[in-house]
Amino acid sequence: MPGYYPAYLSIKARVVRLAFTLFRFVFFISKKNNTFAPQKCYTPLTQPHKQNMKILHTSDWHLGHSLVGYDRTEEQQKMLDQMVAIVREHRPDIFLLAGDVYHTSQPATAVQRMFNQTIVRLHDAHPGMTVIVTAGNHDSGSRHEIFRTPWEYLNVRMVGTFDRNNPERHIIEIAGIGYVIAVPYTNERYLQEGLLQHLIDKAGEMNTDNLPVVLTAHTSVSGADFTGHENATEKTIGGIDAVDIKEIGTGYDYLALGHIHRPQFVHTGRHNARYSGSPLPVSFDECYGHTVSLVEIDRHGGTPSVETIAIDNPRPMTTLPLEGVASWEEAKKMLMDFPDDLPDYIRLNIDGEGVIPVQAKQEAMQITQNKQCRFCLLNVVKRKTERNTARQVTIQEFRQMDPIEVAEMFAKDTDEAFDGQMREMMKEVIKSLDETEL
Ligand SMILES: [Mn+2]
Repeated sequence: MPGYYPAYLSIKARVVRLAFTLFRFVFFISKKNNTFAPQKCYTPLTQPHKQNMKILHTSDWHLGHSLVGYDRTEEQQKMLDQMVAIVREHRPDIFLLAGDVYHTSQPATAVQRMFNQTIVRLHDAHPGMTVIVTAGNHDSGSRHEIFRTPWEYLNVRMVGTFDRNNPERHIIEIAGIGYVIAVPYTNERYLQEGLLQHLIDKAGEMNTDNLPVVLTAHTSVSGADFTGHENATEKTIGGIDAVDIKEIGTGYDYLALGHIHRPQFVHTGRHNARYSGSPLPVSFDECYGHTVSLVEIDRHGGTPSVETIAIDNPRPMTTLPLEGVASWEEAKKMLMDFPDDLPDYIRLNIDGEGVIPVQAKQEAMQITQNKQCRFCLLNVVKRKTERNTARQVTIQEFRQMDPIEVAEMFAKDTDEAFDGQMREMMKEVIKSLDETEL
């Protein structure tokens, strides 16, 4: 190549230079392939240390919930900001939201945007994390899955409906970390007996490395403390028939439950099944601490360790008096004395035996007009009557009941007389309805 080398370099110098370049090239290749690196020979004393599975377990966000007409977006946004901060600090492998993302099946677009932005922020806070969101009984299962595919690009799994044709789809494998069997809220008719056990067993077969196996479900478990849930009985809580924990099966290391808003362990004898509870109260009766659960599991068969992290609620729900009931006059005084700068939602528990003026609610509104608090309702507490001891039925039982029987139960519950004449009339009505249907 004429002119490539300066004319003043002798042939010897050129050869030396070429040799040097060649040497550098060989050295580079050898480093890359590590052929000249000393072979390390050692025998590990123990199995290579596997990372613990770390889960942030939460449920029942009820986004879009408003309290007697008061919009709660501000509190909900602050709660979501705390979720992002917790992920940034604790860096869990899995973020698990076990149902009831929204309060209604068709949430407002602004609410959906708030949720979507939060999921992206959670991902950005810790991109290596798998986010699993199942649908609860308040959510629309099918709407929940609309953007299932694009969400997967951000390592987010949206599980809305139970796939009866391919139940194994509910086993989510997180490489090197473990397995999560993600089951959304499902009408019991669709969940065959033993199906959950089948999925746990299937995950067990796949789990050749002894990694933790987690099951998540949105359901009522009998024996759980359902304080704060309306129309709850031992048999049915929030519209879902309670199941025995044994029916769910065995072989999971942690059962992450959603539906009941009070954080609690469910008795299994192993301290491994838990409701994370809702991060914010949804009703005044949920007067307990609201938290998220940070769960760590070291291996399959290990006992999970659980730490709770409190969620700070900028607008607490406060009932006056704090215990029992007050007369209207006493309650009015409590409302007047309530600090002007506290932003709480207020409910007044009034003794139903005393005199309550017709304009009581307007008066309460007037008292709080120049305060930061939000007056919500007068809760007139009546003495226990027959009504409170009315017969409890499950949804299953209700479906199978005779319409006359239902009417009779309703009459009893509302203190109406239900005599022979009434029964005959009901029969007539039911008969005519049956004929109309034909
Ligand atoms: Mn709920």
